[in-house]
Amino acid sequence: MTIEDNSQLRAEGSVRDREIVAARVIVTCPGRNFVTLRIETRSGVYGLGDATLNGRELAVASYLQDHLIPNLIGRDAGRIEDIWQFFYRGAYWRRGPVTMTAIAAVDVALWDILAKLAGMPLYQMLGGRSRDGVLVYGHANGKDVQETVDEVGRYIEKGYKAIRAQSGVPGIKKAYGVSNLKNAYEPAESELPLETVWNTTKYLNVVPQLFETLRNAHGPEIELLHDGHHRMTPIEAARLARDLEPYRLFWLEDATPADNQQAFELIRRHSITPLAVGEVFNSIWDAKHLIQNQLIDYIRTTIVHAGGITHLRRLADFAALHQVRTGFHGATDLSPVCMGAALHFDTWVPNFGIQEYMQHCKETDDVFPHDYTFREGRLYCGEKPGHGVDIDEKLAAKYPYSPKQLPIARLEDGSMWDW
Ligand code: EZ4
Ligand code: CO
Repeated sequence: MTIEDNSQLRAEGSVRDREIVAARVIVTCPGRNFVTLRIETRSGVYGLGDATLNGRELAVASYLQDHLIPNLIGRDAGRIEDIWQFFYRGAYWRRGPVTMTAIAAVDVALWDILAKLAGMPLYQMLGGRSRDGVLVYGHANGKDVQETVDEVGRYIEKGYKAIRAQSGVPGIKKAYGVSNLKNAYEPAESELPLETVWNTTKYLNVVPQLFETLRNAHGPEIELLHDGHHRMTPIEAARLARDLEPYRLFWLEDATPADNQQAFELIRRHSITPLAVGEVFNSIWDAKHLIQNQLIDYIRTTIVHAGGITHLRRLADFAALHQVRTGFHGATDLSPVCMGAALHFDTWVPNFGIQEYMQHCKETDDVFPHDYTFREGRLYCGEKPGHGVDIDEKLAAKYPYSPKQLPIARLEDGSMWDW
């Protein structure tokens, strides 16, 4: 046999090995709900993708089960780009969080398979390491300013170099980001949405005080972040961003809703506080004006909610052209599978900024064994082939789905507001 014949045979063998023979959706609730896609190839190598959309889990599960999985069987798992285009361009009905989360699950599972077949950690497949570890920020919160300041101190003791601070607001029963139990904040608590009441004036009186006290207590070096969670109008956001300038935030997140991307022009005109937005975005088109006009400094859109690695890579490259850096969403409602994939992405992406990190509870960690580790304010992805996160399906089956939705917010007169 000639060398050419031999490589031809090997190529045919690899295609046969990569054929997708099965795919299924696993829904589990180890502390909170997660949806996971598992794609299996003829070789027995399988890949996992996170498909969790908080409060809308079963819509994505159905999109996968009823519409995407039947199209996957028999395809070559190595044709990641073509499968992505097939589901995006080929669907006719484009974009939206449900569609893009389902596509992301497929995409991440395929990258996981490719890296496992290559015997390499996923970051290597993307272009290799750009940094040793990934700077993360933790979540500190308290019922008032002093409690929040103390909690930030505890995060500093744990080694964090960047910390998000959210404090309770006098006159508001349930301010965003403040947990009842002081531990990691978990918003989706009830079967139907919890109704909360919001007042921006009260909020705007507290936040500058919080950050003045934080700087006085913890000095100039620690990186401080804050999430406005879409509550302010553009001019209110501009005022807060300006009021916070003396305390040098790492970023002010979701200062105003970005449905209208032009809204950020007003904030930019008035302030030099760095801005982050995009955890609810699901494609590059949601961020195009913001990035092109340098209206933001960090893009929050992450792998699970915006079409996976294939699409995020495009978004990050586009952002890099405009000096915008990544700052991926990483709340506990994104599964360890998303975190694993995100950390490989963060380890590679040249215009990395920071990664959000809320620790999952023990039940979640047990269902999703993973090889990433926290050390001195940074997360390190592992060296296992793929993204390094697995699922214990027997254990997962012990935690049945538990319907939960995110809260809603109303003003004091009863009008609906942004939560
Ligand atoms: O409210 O992930 O920055 N983090 C956040 C989160 C979001 C939840 C919604 O599911 O804004 O707490
Ligand atoms: Co946020």
